[in-house]
Amino acid sequence: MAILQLISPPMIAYRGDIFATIPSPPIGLASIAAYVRQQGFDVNFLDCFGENPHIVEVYQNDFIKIGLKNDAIIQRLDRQAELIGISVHSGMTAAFCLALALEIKKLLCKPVVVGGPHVTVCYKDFLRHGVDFAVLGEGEQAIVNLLRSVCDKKSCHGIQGVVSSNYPTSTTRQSDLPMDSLPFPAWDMVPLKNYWSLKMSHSPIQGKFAPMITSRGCPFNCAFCSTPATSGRKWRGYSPERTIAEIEYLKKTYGVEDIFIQDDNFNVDPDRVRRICELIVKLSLNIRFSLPSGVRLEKMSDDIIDALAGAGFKYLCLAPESGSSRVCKRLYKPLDKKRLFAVQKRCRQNKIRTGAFIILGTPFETCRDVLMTSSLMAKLIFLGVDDVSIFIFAPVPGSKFNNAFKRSLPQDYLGICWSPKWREDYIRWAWIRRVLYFEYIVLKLLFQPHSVLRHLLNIKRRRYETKGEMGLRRLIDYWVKRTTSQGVL
Ligand code: B12
Ligand code: SF4
Repeated sequence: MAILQLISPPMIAYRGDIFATIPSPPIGLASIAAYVRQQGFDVNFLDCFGENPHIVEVYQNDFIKIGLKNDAIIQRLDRQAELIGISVHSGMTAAFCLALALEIKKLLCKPVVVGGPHVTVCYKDFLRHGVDFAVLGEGEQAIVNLLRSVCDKKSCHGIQGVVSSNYPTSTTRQSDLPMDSLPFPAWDMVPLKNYWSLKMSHSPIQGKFAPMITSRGCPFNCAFCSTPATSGRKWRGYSPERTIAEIEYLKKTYGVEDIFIQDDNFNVDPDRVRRICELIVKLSLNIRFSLPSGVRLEKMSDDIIDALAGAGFKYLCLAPESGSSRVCKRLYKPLDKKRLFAVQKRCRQNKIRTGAFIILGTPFETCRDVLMTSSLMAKLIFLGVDDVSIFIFAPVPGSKFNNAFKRSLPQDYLGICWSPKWREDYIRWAWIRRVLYFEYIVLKLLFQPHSVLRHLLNIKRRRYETKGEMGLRRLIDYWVKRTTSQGVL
């Protein structure tokens, strides 16, 4: 039986960047593995970060690489595999994955395919350097068809979503598979226990956890984001029944206690959300749910918030991005502040913890805009928002702003993250970010004095209720390791 070797690369981040060292099981690749297996092929899955998240190496001077070393990766590849697939989530791992792909090709003489959000928009860079194939967008069907053609020694020409240097254009990026026909991610192939032992992930967790994706695609067009380009504009969701089946499976098979649904747009269809909540309540599964990726405000009516709370949603993220209407408008993400405050209040009444996303340093942002963001933050903290995540703008490939800072943009994409140290004005924005975080701490003490003790206790016990607590824990761990000279952090 033909074998597919899948590789999720190590984590790569700037040293000390708490925004980019978030461990999270590779759900995209686990989804592909499950589908390929369902179609009758064998899969060998190598999660280079998950296999050993304690190996830290310096990478390209300013960065760290966490996970298996290169020789261990090569050693653990299945020599019988017909095709090697590497997942490239963002520009942070692009250069590493390209080098790895070329090394594998040289040593194993096997065809290599790359895929993932970054590849979908930057595939030409991989093909130009000699990678055999790239898959654009959703990978399940495309990789199975590619695997078949490789095994039969046929041309990949015409396979939807697959490109090669001979056939550099493809027809589609969004799959036409019905969402409900997708199998559950192959978590049995991922070292989940190693992730659990880190007691940290993309969303607040307290026990055994797993991520879920219940929908794909985004019909919106925020200028700072590449999701519409990488995942497609058409939104497709699992039915409530399919969603619940996966939740039950995670509980029964892995004893999962925390599930974070990391969809870009979980609440686009309020009826679906209502039904999912109803079914969760019916099953009384006793699971803590959260929404770490930001919800659409205009769809967050009071009854939806009540339903989420009733079903066990304990945390969600609001994404105002900026306090300046001018900035929001130019980001193509108009902000209805009244709605934002109403949603925050209702979440607070329902004891749902909240985080707010802020983007600083957009190309046209002025001091006045920053002051407006500072005032928005103050109002949100007054209304009970639990934490804020402040990102510094970077033009991710595939977004409308990807031409911003063209002169200083890293050519190999290494460093395109929410702490873009390569930006000429980075130091200024990093200081403004520090000042805003200082404001956050002062206002928390002022408006929510009791919550501070709770946050500290949660950090100490490593049982988190907010992303901010996990971020602070990462910062503390970083400083402890640095001062005791452990590792290369
Ligand atoms: C959740 C998430 C995270 C999580 C968890 C990631 C994980 N382990 O799964 C965390 C928080 C860790 C994260 C981190 C970052 N992320 Co992120 N993330 C996302 C998000 C919101 C959803 C990803 C997801 O779960 N998708 C659902 C699954 C099913 O799809 P998928 O992973 O894309 O996989 C499918 C296809 O891509 C493809 N595929 C994937 N791998 C492979 C491999 C092969 C061989 C093939 C054939 C196909 C294939 O098939 C899969 C199934 O259909 C996306 C937005 C998006 N919708 O893509 C951003 C996104 C991918 N992230 C992005 C960025 C920038 C980052 C960070 C750099 C941000 C930062 N913090 O500074 C870091 C990188 C950290 C690092 N050190 O490397 C950008 C990438 C932009 C770009 N063009 O390069 C995106 C698109 C968001 C955006 N704003 O534009 N992220
Ligand atoms: S920020 Fe969210 S809503 Fe806006 S384009 Fe990206 S995924 Fe869509």
